[in-house]
Amino acid sequence: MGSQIKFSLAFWLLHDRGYGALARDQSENSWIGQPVRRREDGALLRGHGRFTDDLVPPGALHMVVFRSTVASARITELDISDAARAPGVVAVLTADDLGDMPPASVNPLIKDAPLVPMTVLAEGRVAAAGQPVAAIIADSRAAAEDAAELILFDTEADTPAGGCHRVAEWRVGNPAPVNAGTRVEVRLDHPRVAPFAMEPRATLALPEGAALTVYLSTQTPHRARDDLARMLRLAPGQLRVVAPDVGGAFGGKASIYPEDVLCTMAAHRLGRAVCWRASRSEEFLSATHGRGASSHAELTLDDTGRIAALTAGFDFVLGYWMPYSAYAPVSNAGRILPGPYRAGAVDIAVDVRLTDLPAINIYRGAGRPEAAMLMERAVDKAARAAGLDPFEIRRRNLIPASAFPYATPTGEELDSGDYAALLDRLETASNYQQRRRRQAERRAAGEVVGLGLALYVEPCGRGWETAKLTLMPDGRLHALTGASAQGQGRETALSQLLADELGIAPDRITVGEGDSAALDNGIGALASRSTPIGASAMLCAARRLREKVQTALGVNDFPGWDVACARLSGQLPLTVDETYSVTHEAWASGAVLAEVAIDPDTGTLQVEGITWIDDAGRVLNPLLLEGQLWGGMAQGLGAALMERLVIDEDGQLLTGSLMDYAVPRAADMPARVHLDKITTQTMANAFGAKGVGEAGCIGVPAALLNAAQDALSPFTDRDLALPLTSERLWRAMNDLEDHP
Ligand code: SMO
Repeated sequence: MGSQIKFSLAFWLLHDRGYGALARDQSENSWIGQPVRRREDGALLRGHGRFTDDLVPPGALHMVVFRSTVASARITELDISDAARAPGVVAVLTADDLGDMPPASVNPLIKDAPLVPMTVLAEGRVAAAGQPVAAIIADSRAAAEDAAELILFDTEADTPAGGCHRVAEWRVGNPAPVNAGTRVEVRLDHPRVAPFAMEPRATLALPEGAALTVYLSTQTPHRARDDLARMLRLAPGQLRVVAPDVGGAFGGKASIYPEDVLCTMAAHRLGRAVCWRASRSEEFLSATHGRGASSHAELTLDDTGRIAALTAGFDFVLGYWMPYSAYAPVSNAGRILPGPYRAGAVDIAVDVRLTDLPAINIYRGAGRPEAAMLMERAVDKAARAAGLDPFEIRRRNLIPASAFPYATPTGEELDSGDYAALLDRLETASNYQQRRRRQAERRAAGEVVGLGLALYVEPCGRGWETAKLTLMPDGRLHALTGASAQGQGRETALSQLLADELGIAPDRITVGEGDSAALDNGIGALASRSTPIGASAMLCAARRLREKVQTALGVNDFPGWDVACARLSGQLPLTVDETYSVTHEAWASGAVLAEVAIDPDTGTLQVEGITWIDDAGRVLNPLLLEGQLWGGMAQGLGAALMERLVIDEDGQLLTGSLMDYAVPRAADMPARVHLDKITTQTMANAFGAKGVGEAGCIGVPAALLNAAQDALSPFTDRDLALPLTSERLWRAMNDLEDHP
């Protein structure tokens, strides 16, 4: 199964809650170049995970969603009467059954930008193929599927909806000087891609009296509780949302969906358990998509090779509804430019287009990959035009370590970093000079080979996260985090943090997450923020617990757990609740060198090597960090080389299955990977971490694109289109037009 490779490490970590197996040596280089480590017992998958679909009780009803087969059409007929009478069918819901439902929430990240909340079921018009029109609830999935065939649904084409809104603009500095040395232009389209979790979306709603428990494969259980409760007019206390084991999410499970609302509503109305699970094809069609922006940049260097001006624009084509975080990529893409560089002047505009297409939401990176790829491509192109080495142009333009905290032209504050050190380390670790010489030799021998560099920044979240600690009467420590997990190894990392901070044996610590009834509030797993913000919340809770213990004992020094518990026995349990807010955002950074070889006969690209230096600040668990790098790299590689959702002019998804949509497999992974790190200190959060979860999707595709352009430079200097398929590369080598 090709889809398994990019998550195999995450799954292994999910099932590995054994503290002792982890490398605790955080000394420099301790985790470099190590292959994925197996436990001594050899167990890679133990089958102990429990996902939403594993929890469906006997007798539960099954929901199947009837979806529009066409886009941009007026509904002329919708007759559910035969379906409603079909064997096993308990209810069929259409828009008429929704009543006066409050809208789903959309994060108003950009002031005055239009908000278009979800349409739960189509009413009068369908915007996109795949849009939910009716929900059939039946005794079995098969009965519901059979009944769906009996729905009479007819439409008449109408005009596609649209409209373009400029949502953000940054204009800073003076226009480029007339005596500018070099001016280059880049156009880059970022194809729509599928977040593609191993576990498709799933919802299970269980009524319990007036209340409901909803098991949901989600990144944000608390927000899901609030959204679902508001839309269904339930008190938040009536609804408990639990994210059990979640088989990957990547932004695709960051917000609630129409199916979650329908499933919960049906369970509440019918007083019976109702479950829904997307099929793989349904997931391609109706889960949110990622990326989907067109971008352009014009970069001017002065005659000393410094960036005099950057003019850039993003045009995001968002789709027909906005999930909660629809504006996150839009806002990130614009605010991150010009990335790790200083620029004399910037002029950046971000436009948003609403169209009759499936919704766009965050996907691992969420605007960061788009910004990095555009900037890194422009910088490389300028280097070539000015006759500078890719390392040299970056060194001339990067923000020096002495300049932090650095106010960027888009109004951001970069907290810390050492970009020059990243480049130095990368140049040495990759044997760059030697590889360049080798490239020349191989080229002379007829090979098509390229080296591509990317330097990137990764903002890691603002706001708050929660933690709760309870010291139990038996001396055990029970921890809860609002930063729910999808296999990141949160339990392991946080128990490690608590063990270090409190001197308590790890086997006496339990870490819980993902249950809105256990912890009142939380954000979840998003935006590379769980360790920077979530672990900081846990650290602050631990410190407060220790103070509380000392106060209770009337001592100034902590006596150790065993003594404390014995002396406190009458006063246990002791609890602390923490809501931790960061004062500002931490910005991680990194540098990647990709080496590629392209087969001159077939255009097939082979990634020969990736050398990658990351700066994630203070590292909580080196092995889990490495897992994030590997997983992000696989997804970044997929986006650069093979992944693309294709929707034709009639709105039909042409890549609705794994027969048509390529995800990276083991054989596609780089032949050689060398990971290394530098550590710069951040004061942006209590723990001192910067994010790392999205890094692979940011730096790796930009480096791969630059490597492919470098490889093809003897043939063409045109901007390659993504993904870098063998046909595209072959056409570029043979000076043939690219297919659309
Ligand atoms: S793309 Mo992430 O779930 O913020």
